[in-house]
Amino acid sequence: TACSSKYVLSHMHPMWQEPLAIPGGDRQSPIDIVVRKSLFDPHLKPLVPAYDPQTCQQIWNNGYSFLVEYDDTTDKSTLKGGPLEDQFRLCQFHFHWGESNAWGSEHTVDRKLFPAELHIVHWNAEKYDLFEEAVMEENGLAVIGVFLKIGKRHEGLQKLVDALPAVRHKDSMVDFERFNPACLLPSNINDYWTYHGSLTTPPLTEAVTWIVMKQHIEVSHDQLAVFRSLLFTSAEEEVQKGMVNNFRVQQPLRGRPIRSSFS
Ligand code: SG5
Ligand code: ZN
Repeated sequence: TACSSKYVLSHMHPMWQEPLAIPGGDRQSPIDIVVRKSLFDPHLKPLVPAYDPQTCQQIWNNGYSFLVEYDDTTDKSTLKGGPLEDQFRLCQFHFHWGESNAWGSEHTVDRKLFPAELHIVHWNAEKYDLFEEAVMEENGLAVIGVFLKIGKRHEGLQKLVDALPAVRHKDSMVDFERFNPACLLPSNINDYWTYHGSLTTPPLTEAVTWIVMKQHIEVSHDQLAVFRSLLFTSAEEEVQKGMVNNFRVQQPLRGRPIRSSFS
Protein backbone atom coordinates (compact mmCIF):
# COMPACT_ATOMS: atom_id res chain seq x y z
CA THR A 1 0.00 0.00 0.00
CA ALA A 2 1.12 3.54 -0.57
CA CYS A 3 2.92 5.37 2.19
CA SER A 4 0.49 8.04 3.14
CA SER A 5 -2.63 5.98 3.68
CA LYS A 6 -0.92 4.30 6.65
CA TYR A 7 -1.25 7.56 8.53
CA VAL A 8 -3.90 9.70 9.99
CA LEU A 9 -2.75 13.20 10.69
CA SER A 10 -5.35 13.93 13.31
CA HIS A 11 -3.93 17.36 14.08
CA MET A 12 -4.21 18.40 10.45
CA HIS A 13 -7.25 20.48 9.57
CA PRO A 14 -8.24 22.69 6.66
CA MET A 15 -6.38 25.97 6.35
CA TRP A 16 -4.28 25.46 9.45
CA GLN A 17 -1.79 28.24 9.66
CA GLU A 18 0.95 27.26 12.06
CA PRO A 19 1.79 23.98 13.71
CA LEU A 20 1.71 23.39 17.42
CA ALA A 21 5.42 22.68 17.43
CA ILE A 22 8.13 22.75 14.80
CA PRO A 23 10.97 20.33 15.31
CA GLY A 24 14.16 22.36 14.95
CA GLY A 25 12.61 25.19 13.04
CA ASP A 26 15.37 26.85 11.06
CA ARG A 27 15.04 24.81 7.85
CA GLN A 28 11.35 25.20 7.15
CA SER A 29 9.52 25.31 3.81
CA PRO A 30 8.21 26.85 1.65
CA ILE A 31 10.49 29.78 0.82
CA ASP A 32 10.93 32.53 -1.75
CA ILE A 33 13.64 31.65 -4.27
CA VAL A 34 15.67 34.79 -4.94
CA VAL A 35 17.15 34.03 -8.35
CA ARG A 36 20.19 36.32 -8.16
CA LYS A 37 21.16 34.91 -4.78
CA SER A 38 21.01 31.28 -5.90
CA LEU A 39 24.38 29.62 -6.43
CA PHE A 40 25.14 27.79 -9.69
CA ASP A 41 26.59 24.38 -8.82
CA PRO A 42 28.19 22.72 -11.88
CA HIS A 43 28.43 19.44 -9.97
CA LEU A 44 24.64 19.05 -9.80
CA LYS A 45 23.69 16.09 -11.97
CA PRO A 46 20.73 15.57 -14.27
CA LEU A 47 17.65 14.33 -12.48
CA VAL A 48 16.64 10.72 -13.27
CA PRO A 49 12.98 9.88 -12.60
CA ALA A 50 12.11 6.29 -13.53
CA TYR A 51 8.45 5.74 -12.81
CA ASP A 52 6.46 2.56 -13.51
CA PRO A 53 2.83 3.62 -14.11
CA GLN A 54 1.75 0.16 -12.84
CA THR A 55 2.61 1.24 -9.27
CA CYS A 56 -0.17 3.85 -9.33
CA GLN A 57 -2.93 2.81 -6.95
CA GLN A 58 -5.49 5.38 -5.88
CA ILE A 59 -6.54 8.98 -5.37
CA TRP A 60 -7.40 10.07 -1.87
CA ASN A 61 -8.88 13.33 -0.57
CA ASN A 62 -7.12 13.67 2.79
CA GLY A 63 -8.88 16.91 3.74
CA TYR A 64 -5.92 19.03 2.77
CA SER A 65 -5.28 18.11 -0.87
CA PHE A 66 -5.86 15.09 -3.08
CA LEU A 67 -3.07 12.55 -3.10
CA VAL A 68 -2.30 10.20 -5.98
CA GLU A 69 -0.67 7.28 -4.20
CA TYR A 70 1.84 4.72 -5.46
CA ASP A 71 2.86 1.28 -4.28
CA ASP A 72 6.20 1.97 -2.60
CA THR A 73 6.98 -1.53 -1.33
CA THR A 74 9.52 -2.09 -4.12
CA ASP A 75 11.95 -0.03 -6.19
CA LYS A 76 9.71 0.03 -9.27
CA SER A 77 9.24 3.82 -9.31
CA THR A 78 12.32 5.76 -8.31
CA LEU A 79 14.11 9.07 -8.44
CA LYS A 80 17.87 9.48 -8.41
CA GLY A 81 20.49 11.94 -9.65
CA GLY A 82 20.20 15.70 -9.32
CA PRO A 83 21.37 16.64 -5.81
CA LEU A 84 20.53 13.15 -4.49
CA GLU A 85 23.15 10.64 -3.39
CA ASP A 86 20.72 7.80 -2.80
CA GLN A 87 17.86 6.31 -4.76
CA PHE A 88 14.44 7.48 -3.60
CA ARG A 89 11.05 5.76 -4.03
CA LEU A 90 7.95 7.50 -5.36
CA CYS A 91 5.11 7.42 -2.85
CA GLN A 92 2.59 10.10 -3.80
CA PHE A 93 2.00 13.37 -5.55
CA HIS A 94 -0.41 16.20 -4.72
CA PHE A 95 -0.98 19.88 -5.44
CA HIS A 96 -1.48 23.16 -3.61
CA TRP A 97 -3.65 25.85 -5.20
CA GLY A 98 -5.44 29.13 -4.62
CA GLU A 99 -9.02 30.32 -4.84
CA SER A 100 -8.01 32.54 -7.75
CA ASN A 101 -5.26 32.35 -10.35
CA ALA A 102 -3.36 35.16 -8.62
CA TRP A 103 -1.89 32.88 -5.93
CA GLY A 104 -1.77 29.27 -4.75
CA SER A 105 1.84 28.06 -4.99
CA GLU A 106 3.90 27.42 -1.87
CA HIS A 107 7.28 28.40 -3.26
CA THR A 108 7.71 31.67 -5.11
CA VAL A 109 10.41 32.87 -7.52
CA ASP A 110 11.54 36.44 -6.87
CA ARG A 111 8.26 36.86 -4.98
CA LYS A 112 6.26 35.75 -8.01
CA LEU A 113 3.25 33.62 -7.07
CA PHE A 114 1.87 30.88 -9.29
CA PRO A 115 -1.74 29.64 -9.30
CA ALA A 116 -0.73 26.12 -8.19
CA GLU A 117 2.23 23.90 -7.38
CA LEU A 118 2.71 20.15 -7.88
CA HIS A 119 4.69 18.13 -5.29
CA ILE A 120 6.00 14.67 -6.19
CA VAL A 121 7.04 13.01 -2.93
CA HIS A 122 9.78 10.33 -2.68
CA TRP A 123 11.51 8.68 0.29
CA ASN A 124 15.00 7.34 0.76
CA ALA A 125 14.62 3.56 0.54
CA GLU A 126 18.38 3.01 0.59
CA LYS A 127 18.79 4.45 4.06
CA TYR A 128 15.40 3.72 5.62
CA ASP A 129 13.04 0.76 5.74
CA LEU A 130 9.79 2.63 5.90
CA PHE A 131 8.34 5.93 4.75
CA GLU A 132 7.37 6.75 8.34
CA GLU A 133 11.01 6.41 9.36
CA ALA A 134 12.28 8.52 6.45
CA VAL A 135 9.85 11.32 7.35
CA MET A 136 11.65 11.79 10.66
CA GLU A 137 15.21 11.79 9.30
CA GLU A 138 17.63 14.11 7.63
CA ASN A 139 17.87 13.16 3.93
CA GLY A 140 14.75 11.04 4.29
CA LEU A 141 12.62 12.66 1.58
CA ALA A 142 13.01 14.25 -1.84
CA VAL A 143 10.17 16.36 -3.23
CA ILE A 144 10.01 17.69 -6.79
CA GLY A 145 8.11 20.98 -7.04
CA VAL A 146 6.58 22.13 -10.32
CA PHE A 147 4.77 25.44 -10.79
CA LEU A 148 1.48 25.49 -12.71
CA LYS A 149 0.48 28.44 -14.87
CA ILE A 150 -2.78 29.09 -16.67
CA GLY A 151 -2.63 28.48 -20.41
CA LYS A 152 -3.34 25.52 -22.67
CA ARG A 153 -5.23 22.49 -21.39
CA HIS A 154 -2.76 19.86 -20.11
CA GLU A 155 -3.49 16.53 -21.80
CA GLY A 156 -1.73 14.39 -19.19
CA LEU A 157 -3.46 16.12 -16.30
CA GLN A 158 -6.92 15.61 -17.84
CA LYS A 159 -7.13 11.91 -16.88
CA LEU A 160 -6.63 12.99 -13.28
CA VAL A 161 -9.07 15.90 -13.53
CA ASP A 162 -11.72 13.51 -14.85
CA ALA A 163 -11.32 11.31 -11.76
CA LEU A 164 -11.55 14.13 -9.20
CA PRO A 165 -15.36 14.35 -8.83
CA ALA A 166 -15.17 10.85 -7.26
CA VAL A 167 -13.04 12.21 -4.39
CA ARG A 168 -14.92 15.44 -3.81
CA HIS A 169 -15.27 14.94 -0.05
CA LYS A 170 -12.62 14.50 2.61
CA ASP A 171 -11.76 10.82 3.29
CA SER A 172 -13.01 9.62 -0.08
CA MET A 173 -10.79 7.38 -2.15
CA VAL A 174 -11.03 5.92 -5.63
CA ASP A 175 -8.91 3.43 -7.58
CA PHE A 176 -6.63 5.14 -10.05
CA GLU A 177 -4.33 3.13 -12.27
CA ARG A 178 -1.48 3.46 -14.72
CA PHE A 179 -0.77 7.16 -14.26
CA ASN A 180 2.82 8.22 -14.90
CA PRO A 181 3.62 11.41 -12.97
CA ALA A 182 6.49 12.06 -15.40
CA CYS A 183 3.81 13.40 -17.76
CA LEU A 184 3.41 16.33 -15.34
CA LEU A 185 7.08 17.34 -15.47
CA PRO A 186 8.19 20.24 -17.69
CA SER A 187 10.15 19.41 -20.85
CA ASN A 188 13.46 20.51 -19.32
CA ILE A 189 13.92 18.76 -15.98
CA ASN A 190 17.61 19.53 -15.87
CA ASP A 191 17.14 23.16 -14.80
CA TYR A 192 16.16 23.28 -11.15
CA TRP A 193 16.86 24.89 -7.78
CA THR A 194 17.60 22.77 -4.75
CA TYR A 195 17.75 23.43 -1.00
CA HIS A 196 17.23 21.68 2.32
CA GLY A 197 13.85 22.23 3.88
CA SER A 198 10.81 20.66 5.47
CA LEU A 199 7.42 19.18 4.79
CA THR A 200 4.90 21.99 4.38
CA THR A 201 2.19 20.10 6.29
CA PRO A 202 2.40 18.45 9.70
CA PRO A 203 4.66 16.89 10.89
CA LEU A 204 6.76 19.67 9.23
CA THR A 205 9.93 17.66 9.72
CA GLU A 206 13.12 19.00 8.18
CA ALA A 207 13.68 15.86 6.16
CA VAL A 208 13.24 17.20 2.64
CA THR A 209 15.65 17.81 -0.21
CA TRP A 210 13.58 20.17 -2.32
CA ILE A 211 14.04 20.14 -6.10
CA VAL A 212 12.06 23.01 -7.63
CA MET A 213 11.77 23.05 -11.41
CA LYS A 214 12.68 26.27 -13.22
CA GLN A 215 10.19 25.59 -16.02
CA HIS A 216 6.50 25.64 -15.22
CA ILE A 217 3.76 23.56 -16.85
CA GLU A 218 0.56 24.94 -18.34
CA VAL A 219 -2.95 23.88 -17.36
CA SER A 220 -6.25 25.43 -18.34
CA HIS A 221 -8.40 27.57 -16.06
CA ASP A 222 -11.12 24.91 -16.36
CA GLN A 223 -8.76 22.18 -15.13
CA LEU A 224 -7.84 24.22 -12.03
CA ALA A 225 -11.53 24.97 -11.52
CA VAL A 226 -12.06 21.23 -11.00
CA PHE A 227 -9.37 21.26 -8.26
CA ARG A 228 -11.33 24.09 -6.64
CA SER A 229 -14.54 22.07 -6.73
CA LEU A 230 -13.07 19.62 -4.19
CA LEU A 231 -14.00 19.98 -0.53
CA PHE A 232 -12.04 20.19 2.72
CA THR A 233 -15.04 18.68 4.47
CA SER A 234 -16.46 15.16 4.68
CA ALA A 235 -19.90 14.20 3.37
CA GLU A 236 -21.26 14.17 6.94
CA GLU A 237 -20.43 17.79 7.71
CA GLU A 238 -23.23 20.31 7.53
CA VAL A 239 -21.23 23.28 6.31
CA GLN A 240 -19.17 22.37 3.25
CA LYS A 241 -15.90 24.20 2.59
CA GLY A 242 -14.25 24.47 -0.80
CA MET A 243 -10.71 23.12 -1.00
CA VAL A 244 -8.74 26.25 -1.94
CA ASN A 245 -5.73 28.09 -0.53
CA ASN A 246 -4.23 24.86 0.82
CA PHE A 247 -0.71 26.24 0.97
CA ARG A 248 1.53 27.01 3.92
CA VAL A 249 2.75 30.57 4.56
CA GLN A 250 6.35 31.26 3.56
CA GLN A 251 9.16 30.58 5.98
CA PRO A 252 12.46 32.42 6.59
CA LEU A 253 15.48 31.18 4.61
CA ARG A 254 17.81 31.66 7.60
CA GLY A 255 21.01 31.72 5.55
CA ARG A 256 20.44 28.43 3.73
CA PRO A 257 22.08 28.17 0.31
CA ILE A 258 19.81 27.66 -2.70
CA ARG A 259 21.79 25.97 -5.46
CA SER A 260 20.86 26.01 -9.14
CA SER A 261 21.74 23.38 -11.73
CA PHE A 262 21.91 26.10 -14.44
CA SER A 263 23.69 29.44 -14.82
C1 SG5 B 1 3.97 13.97 4.08
O1 SG5 B 1 3.96 15.33 3.66
C2 SG5 B 1 2.65 13.71 4.71
C3 SG5 B 1 1.56 13.93 3.70
C4 SG5 B 1 1.64 15.34 3.20
C5 SG5 B 1 3.00 15.65 2.69
O2 SG5 B 1 4.20 13.13 2.97
O3 SG5 B 1 2.57 12.38 5.19
C6 SG5 B 1 3.02 12.21 6.45
O4 SG5 B 1 3.66 13.01 7.01
C7 SG5 B 1 2.69 10.94 7.12
C8 SG5 B 1 3.41 10.86 8.42
O5 SG5 B 1 0.32 13.77 4.35
C9 SG5 B 1 -0.37 12.66 4.14
O6 SG5 B 1 -0.03 11.81 3.37
C10 SG5 B 1 -1.63 12.58 4.93
C11 SG5 B 1 -1.67 11.37 5.77
O7 SG5 B 1 0.75 15.50 2.11
C12 SG5 B 1 -0.37 16.21 2.27
O8 SG5 B 1 -0.85 16.45 3.33
C13 SG5 B 1 -0.99 16.73 1.00
C14 SG5 B 1 -0.77 18.18 0.86
C15 SG5 B 1 3.16 17.11 2.39
O9 SG5 B 1 4.33 17.19 1.67
S1 SG5 B 1 4.89 18.46 1.09
O10 SG5 B 1 5.85 18.99 2.03
O11 SG5 B 1 5.44 18.03 -0.14
N1 SG5 B 1 3.79 19.55 0.85
ZN1 ZN C 1 2.96 19.70 -0.89
